Amino acid sequence: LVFILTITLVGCQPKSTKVFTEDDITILPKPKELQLNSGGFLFTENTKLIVSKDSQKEVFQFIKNAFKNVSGWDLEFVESAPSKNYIQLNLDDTLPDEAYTLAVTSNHITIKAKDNAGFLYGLETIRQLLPESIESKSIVNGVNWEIPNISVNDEPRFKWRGLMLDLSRHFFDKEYIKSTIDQLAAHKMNVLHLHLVDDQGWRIEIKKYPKLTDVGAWRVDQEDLHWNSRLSVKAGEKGKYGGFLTQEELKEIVAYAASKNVEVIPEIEMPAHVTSAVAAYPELMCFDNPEPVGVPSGGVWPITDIYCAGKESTFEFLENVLIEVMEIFPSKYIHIGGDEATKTNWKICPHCKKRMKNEKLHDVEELQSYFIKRMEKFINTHGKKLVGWDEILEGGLAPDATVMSWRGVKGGLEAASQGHDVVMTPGSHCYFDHYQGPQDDEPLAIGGYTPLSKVYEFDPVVEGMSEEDAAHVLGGQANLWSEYIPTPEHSQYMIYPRIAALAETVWSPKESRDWGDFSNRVKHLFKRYELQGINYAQSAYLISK
Ligand code: TNX
Repeated sequence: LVFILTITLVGCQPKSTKVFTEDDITILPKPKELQLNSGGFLFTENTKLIVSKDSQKEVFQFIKNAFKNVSGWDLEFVESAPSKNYIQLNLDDTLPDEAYTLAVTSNHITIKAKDNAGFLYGLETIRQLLPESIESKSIVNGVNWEIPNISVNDEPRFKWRGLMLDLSRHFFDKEYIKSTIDQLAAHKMNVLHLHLVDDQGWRIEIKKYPKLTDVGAWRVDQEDLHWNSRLSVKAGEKGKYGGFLTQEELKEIVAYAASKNVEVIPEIEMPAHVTSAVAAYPELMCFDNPEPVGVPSGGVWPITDIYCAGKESTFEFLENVLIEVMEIFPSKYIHIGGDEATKTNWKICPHCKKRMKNEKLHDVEELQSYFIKRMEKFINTHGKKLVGWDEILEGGLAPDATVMSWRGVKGGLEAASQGHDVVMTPGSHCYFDHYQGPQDDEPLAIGGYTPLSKVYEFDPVVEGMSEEDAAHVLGGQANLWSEYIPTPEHSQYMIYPRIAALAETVWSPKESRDWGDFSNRVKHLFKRYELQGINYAQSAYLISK
């Protein structure tokens, strides 16, 4: 009888076949707390996904798709749990934002969270517990889809975990951006900052000002792309290079990102880095009849073709642009750039001089501060917050502005001490346009040296910061400027695996930081990247310090 019972039990219960050890747990970013138990949960064709509301179907979708790809199974959504073999998502209001707990037992899996973000991250963790072939795009036979019994209690250290993509210096399309959003979610990152405007291209459709994209989205001359001398760029329409995203495409990106807990933050540069805009509408520059300019192919330095801070029409233009921008992007933040303005023209332009006199401004720094404060007021009346590069500190910070500290951390420290929120993005650790290995082995880059190990040393809270100031640090962000990055493949090469190091610095508790342990786990990610067709950078020097 015992024999028959055993046979029956074994026959109906999915059987655990593998003994898991700590080495099998390669979750990245590292969870806050984790306990490995004996046994495992085996996914089968009959594993049910329990959904109590429709939005949970969306959360489950990527894992459902993954199983469809690798095994052909179409895991079923059901409303109430069967006796075994299911994943359930339980609401728990006591957990912090984006946090989750995951309990895997041989019988079933429970994820608890307060929001869909937490459920999503719990499922992303399950994805990393599954054999790496789960990332395959086609059927794989003979794999035991089993994960270890485990309890995880996880939450992010920072609420801003970002990546910036520069769409201006080279254009990247909707599909590439969506695939990057998938990866951000897989790394538990939650902000995608889109740099939509710069000298070399205006990349967002603005209905009121069609020339911004008719003229501003296309480089004048394909031939003198000196930034790309070693790289081939696909030329667009006759001799031109460029492109832009329509409002429809941007809305699709925003909605897709939201389903992955990624907030898309638009950056509309001002008052400098706008040659593309003033090429389309020269009257936005200083003087009454400014010299026309073209959209440059390469770098322009110093940047003197900037918006006039004296003319009222400049502000009218920018407000109209921002109205359309805010309709597309529901984000809490609007980034207005603010960096690297050479204000030569402002010093001699009669409109700027008049403004300075009327507003009692002592110098052009104060004029820039006037400019930014005025934009902040406008953004605030629309219920949004302004964020800008650390140059917005010069001449006095706008009252409620958030500062992105890029010239090291000093701007961030100063802003925090003035009671402003800060996102740390110091060039030394967070610039993914820098080299990541010896220059001779790497594709041409802008300069700098930011290998994987350097990124891993990043900490958004600087040593010695007071607790009060540290509380103003929202988090950190990697910036991928694209002067030397013309293709999606090259962009991926610069992002992966450095984004994995950054993810751990902004997600995991500081105490758990361990380079040796990280380098072991990141190697497991490489295989996953490969299966997903990601052109990541892998070299011995990346993983040995
Ligand atoms: C500085 S970072 C810039 C960008 C360049 C980048 C190159 C910042 C706010 N401005 O315009 O692309 O350096 O690393």
